[in-house]
Amino acid sequence: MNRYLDLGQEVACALAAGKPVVALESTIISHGMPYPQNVETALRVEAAVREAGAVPATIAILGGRLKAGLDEAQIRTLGIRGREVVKASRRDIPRILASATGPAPIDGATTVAATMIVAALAGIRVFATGGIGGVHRGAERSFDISADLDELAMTDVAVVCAGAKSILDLPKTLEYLETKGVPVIGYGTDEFPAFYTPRSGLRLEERADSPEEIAQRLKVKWELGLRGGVVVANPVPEAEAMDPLVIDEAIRCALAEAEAAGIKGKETTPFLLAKVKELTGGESLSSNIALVLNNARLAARIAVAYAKL
Ligand code: PSU
Ligand code: MN
Repeated sequence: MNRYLDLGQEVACALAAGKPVVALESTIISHGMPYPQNVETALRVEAAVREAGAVPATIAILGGRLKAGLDEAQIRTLGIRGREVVKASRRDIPRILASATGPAPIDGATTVAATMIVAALAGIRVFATGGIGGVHRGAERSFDISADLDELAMTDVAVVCAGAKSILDLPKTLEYLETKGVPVIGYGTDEFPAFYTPRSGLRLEERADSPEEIAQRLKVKWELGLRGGVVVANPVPEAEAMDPLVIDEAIRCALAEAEAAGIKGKETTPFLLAKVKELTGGESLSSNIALVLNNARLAARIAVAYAKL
C-alpha cells in the first residue's frame, strides 16, 4: 500500500476480497457542476455503482493525503467549496502531498489524469466520469493538450466517458490517442460520441456491445504488458441528448469569450464548461447528469465482468 494513500473502509475491504470497484473523479464535483447539483449527482453516481454490484471509490486529495473512497460529508465539502479546491492533475500531486508536512495542507479535486494515477496506486482498474480532456481547438498555436491524454497512454485504467465535448478538437484528440496507442472502444456505437450528443461523425475502429467483451479486451491488453489506459466511449442516451445546433452555438460563443478574455492553461476547461452551462441553462446540466449516471452503470458492469475473469 502506498504511503501517501488512504483507502476508505468499504473500498479497502472490496479490494482485499477481489470485489469490483469503480473509481470516480472529483474535479467534476468541484469544477464541473454547480452546487447543489454537484453533490446530489456525486451521491447518485455512487448509488448507481452500488446498484450494479460494485463499490464506488470517489477520489480526491484531502489534507495533503490521497484518498480513494470518500464519505458523504467529504463529498459534500468538496461540492460546497467548489472552485476554491485546487484542480489537481498529474503535475500538481507532489506539491499538494508535500503540503501535508507544512502549516496549511492543501485539498485537491482530481482530474481524469490524477484520478487514474490514484486508482492505479489503489489497484482499481475501472473509472467512470463524464468527459475526458483532450486536444483543444487551436492547439497548433496554444499547445494546449490535456494531461489526461498522456495519462491514458501510460496508466492502466479504463475510463468510461461519454466521449469529449466539442469545446475540444475531437479529430485531433482521436489522432493523439491513436499515436499514443490508446484503444478507444465505442460502446454500442461505431462513432465517437460528443458528450451532449451521441454522434460526432468521427468513426471508431473499435466497438463492443457488452461489458464482458470490454473486460476481455482489458485483460488481454494488460496481460500482454501493453501499459496504459483504454477509453470506453458510451454515448449519452438519445432521450437525454441535446440538440446539436443548440450546443454547437453555445460552444462557439464560449470559445469566443475565452479567446477575448485571454483565458489560458488549467483555467481553460473550467471556463468553457461554465460558459456552456450558462448559455444553455438547465438543459446541458440535466443532460450532463444523465450521461454521468449512464457511465457509472456501465463502468460497474465492466468492473463486475473484469473481476470474474
Ligand atoms: N470535461 C468535461 N467535464 C469535466 C472535465 C473535462 O466535460 O469536468 C474536467 C475533468 O476533470 C478533466 C479535466 O480531467 O476537466 C481536464 O482539464 P484540462 O483540460 O485542464 O486537462
Ligand atoms: Mn490544458
